[in-house]
Amino acid sequence: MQRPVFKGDIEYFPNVERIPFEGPGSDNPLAFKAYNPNQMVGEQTMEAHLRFAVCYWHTFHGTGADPFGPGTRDYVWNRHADSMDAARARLDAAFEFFTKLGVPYYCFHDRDLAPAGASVSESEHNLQVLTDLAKERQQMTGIKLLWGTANMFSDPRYMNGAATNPDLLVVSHAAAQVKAALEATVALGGENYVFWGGREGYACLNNTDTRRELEHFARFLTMARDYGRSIGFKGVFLIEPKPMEPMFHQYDFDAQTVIGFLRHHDLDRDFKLNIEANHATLAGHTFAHELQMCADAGMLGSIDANRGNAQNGWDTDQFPTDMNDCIAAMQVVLAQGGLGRGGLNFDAKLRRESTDLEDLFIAHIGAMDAFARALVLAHKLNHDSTLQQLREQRYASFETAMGREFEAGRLSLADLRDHAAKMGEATPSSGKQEWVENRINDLVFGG
Ligand code: XUL
Ligand code: CO
Repeated sequence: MQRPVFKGDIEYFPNVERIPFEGPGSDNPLAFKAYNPNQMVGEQTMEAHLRFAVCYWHTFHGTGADPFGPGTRDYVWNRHADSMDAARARLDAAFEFFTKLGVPYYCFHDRDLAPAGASVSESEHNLQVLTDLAKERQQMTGIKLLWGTANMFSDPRYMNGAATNPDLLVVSHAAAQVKAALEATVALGGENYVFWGGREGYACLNNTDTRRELEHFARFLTMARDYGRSIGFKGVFLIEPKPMEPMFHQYDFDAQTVIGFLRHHDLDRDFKLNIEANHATLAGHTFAHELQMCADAGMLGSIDANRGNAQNGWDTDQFPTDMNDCIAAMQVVLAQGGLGRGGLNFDAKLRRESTDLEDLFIAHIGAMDAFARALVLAHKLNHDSTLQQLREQRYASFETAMGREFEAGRLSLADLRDHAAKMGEATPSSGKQEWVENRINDLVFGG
């Protein structure tokens, strides 16, 4: 779908027009080589499969600051003494960017869209003002909100946690933020609502009652779920796991931890997971592993697409361009029948050394092309009969009469013991990993 380009009072990216699709032969850095929104892959268009979103925080707030020095980019929309003026300018820049890039969705934290005020009421008011303006721009352009969330990790009051803070008053401030962010998400037709538990964890066991904090966390999420449903939120609540950074121990360590928590607290009908690639690697997993654990549980909701750096353990939030990672991710997504209401949100930031305005476009174009290529290749791999047969053959014994009885829960441990005694030793059966890996390379790079 071709959406109109949005330009506010000021054009913030005057040297960039709508990004065209020029195809694989192009060497234009400001054109797509692979992402052709209307191209069919299987039953759906690329746009419908990928549901790309731009994140508000890194893209419009990120200036390249790191713990050793300030930002390196001085964006025009930030040059306002009044933080509400800056917020209005940033909104125009954001919609110009979304529409020139050609993504259908965006995502925000409450504090990305509007600054905190001096009181709960003033913060709520600021967010309402910006929500109304965002709504106008959504209606003008057709851009939609993939998800909203509340930033409950930047303000110093959250240093000991938000929903898991030992002080009820801090928990109440977190509730005020989630309430307002849910209202904004509903007003903007958001398809999901995310909780990334930035400071929901602890640093020292001897000053922490973890049992109590985890109970509080579940209570808080239940209250948020109930409030969201009461104001008409029909979307999916998402938890975004991360094992560390900023906290030493974070409660939402990884997918399996979160799935167990949600099931234990009876939240698994309303909540799914938002898997971020770099969080997966911080947890010692691959991106695809985390996606697969969610898919197996029927709880893969959405994706924060980015990548880490193989040489360090930080959350570097680089743009996703590693094709092996992207292909493996899309294989899981396609195998589960797509992302439903979720999408691929680029929770990724420019390197501090990338200082040209056009770098914001170039980074997103590369990431969108990477996932477009990955989509096509994953579709090919998932339909390859050799790969399918290799996997199926490994489980052939469960297709026998006895295997079916086992899977149906009709055998006892003693029945299995008798089977082992009767049949004797199992014949070793090769896992054929190298063949599988070679076959993937043949299909991906073999032309
Ligand atoms: C932090 C992170 C967040 C969440 C939203 O690592 O990924 O930006 O995606 O709060
Ligand atoms: Co994220």
